[in-house]
Amino acid sequence: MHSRDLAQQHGFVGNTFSMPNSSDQWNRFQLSPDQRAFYRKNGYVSGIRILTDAQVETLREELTVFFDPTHPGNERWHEYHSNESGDPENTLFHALGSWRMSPGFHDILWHPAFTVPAAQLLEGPVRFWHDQLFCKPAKHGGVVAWHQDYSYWTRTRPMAHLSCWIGLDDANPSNGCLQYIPGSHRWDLLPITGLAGDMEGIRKVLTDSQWEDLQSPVAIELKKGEASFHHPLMVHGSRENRSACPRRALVLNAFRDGTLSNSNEAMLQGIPPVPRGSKMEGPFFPLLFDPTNHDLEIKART
Ligand SMILES: O=C(O)CCC(=O)C(=O)O
Repeated sequence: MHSRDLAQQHGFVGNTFSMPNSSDQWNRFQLSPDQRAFYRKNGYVSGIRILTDAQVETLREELTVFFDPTHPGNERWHEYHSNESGDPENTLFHALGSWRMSPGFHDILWHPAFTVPAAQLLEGPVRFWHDQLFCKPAKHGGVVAWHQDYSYWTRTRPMAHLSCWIGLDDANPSNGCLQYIPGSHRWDLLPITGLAGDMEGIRKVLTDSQWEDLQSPVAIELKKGEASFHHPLMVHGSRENRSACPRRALVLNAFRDGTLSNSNEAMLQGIPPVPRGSKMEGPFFPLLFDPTNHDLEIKART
């Protein structure tokens, strides 16, 4: 645990990750044209390798400290819920701000396995929005209710956002893996209907045909260290973990550089506001990657 706020440092502070040193190495992180076409059609692309087993181990070790709510540096969390559902039989650990506290969770923001695909899917330079830990313990892990991320993010505009869900355990239906409704990124923006507890809270804001689509989700099975990227309107959620294995995950949220504040309130708890209409930038919203500095093809082929 770092005594200083790592948000003051942009770029690697540890040695878990490293930058490529040739354009060939950069290019290896690119999504293929088929993967990008899949994202545009379905609203997500999954099975992207982000972490080695050793990097997963480093993050798991750093994560252990975070489960103690009294750990040093805990005042830097933007949000911290040991159990967001309030029901011990359906526990969902959910916290925002880990990048400010430990080197691995900080440095992964600049990791090209994340930033290069993010630049391709955003079709431009990648700026950090915020991180999230979503962890479900073995046997009594709770749900994440169906939702669209942008329902929570209208304080930033225009909508040019992207989420990257990174597994720290193998994830499958039995331990409550992420589930998507393919094509729901073309639905209108839905209101907030709750994140923990009631999986089907969204029912009251859906049309009958959307409700029917919700009955055919796709389970995103991933190996530890693999990721899935999704669109800000993608309807997603995950079910209980009744298995003998935990299901721990880190989510990195980003937007295209140039995104503006749409609120005079603090964007995240504990940091200064960005005045409405001003560009989202500054120490808490670093520019992570500018593809124009690299020979990467980022514009979509239609
Ligand atoms: O980890 C989960 O089950 C849900 C994650 C989520 O809501 C997200 O990636 O936006």
